[in-house]
Amino acid sequence: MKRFLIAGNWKMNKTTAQAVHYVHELKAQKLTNPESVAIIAPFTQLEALKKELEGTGISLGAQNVHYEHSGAFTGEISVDMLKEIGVDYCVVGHSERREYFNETDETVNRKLKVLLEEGITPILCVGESLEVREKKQEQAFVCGQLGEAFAGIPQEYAEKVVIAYEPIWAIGTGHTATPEQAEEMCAFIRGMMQGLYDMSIGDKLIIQYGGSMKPGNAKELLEKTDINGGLIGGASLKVKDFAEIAKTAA
Ligand code: 3PY
Repeated sequence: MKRFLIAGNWKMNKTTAQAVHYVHELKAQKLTNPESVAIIAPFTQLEALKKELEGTGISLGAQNVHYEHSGAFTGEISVDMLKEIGVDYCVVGHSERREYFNETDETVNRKLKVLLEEGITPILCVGESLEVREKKQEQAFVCGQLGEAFAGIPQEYAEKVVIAYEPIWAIGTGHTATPEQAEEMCAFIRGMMQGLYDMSIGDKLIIQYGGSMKPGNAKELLEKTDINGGLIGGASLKVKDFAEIAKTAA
């Protein structure tokens, strides 16, 4: 059976009080598949959300981590701090972090390693810009991102990583990749990972589509063979929309 992960990336939204209220409302939606659902929240909300999500089956994730365990890195959060709270997932390499916060392929690789060593599942974001797609170089570009991200990571760790294909031209723009475009890239990523490792990794990987997934397009996207869920931005901020997408994947 196909596995799904529907993760709501709240980005820099909601206060802790609003986040807790959201979870109250989400519980009332009676999700059919809470084990396939995760909330990816800002750092300040994680502790309160951990308590609030207890016993629901819904997982919790952070949006970033530093690759060092401790030190003089003002404003940063370490993997040990996330582990203490008990987060299940951590997003790495989101295009907004690559663009505005100098996240490079090298730091992505180091972040993956530290998370995997400490047992937190990374959600690795990859995806091309409009410029790259217009030159029809999206596969070569994503291939480069994956090669760098997984450098030095053995298969038993690599197969745990959730990969989110998020074309930059579909993030916060209202444009969504067509189900065919999304499927083509998710299938390409699965094949590429089988090339980097061995064929058996194909069935183990969760590959999400991200980029303006919403109730109106979720079904068509999630029906595709190689799409195992979504990393959902704007639509995850509204309980009803997020619950509807989660139920579509059930
Ligand atoms: C979006 O859908 O806008 C996202 O960036 C999800 O991570």
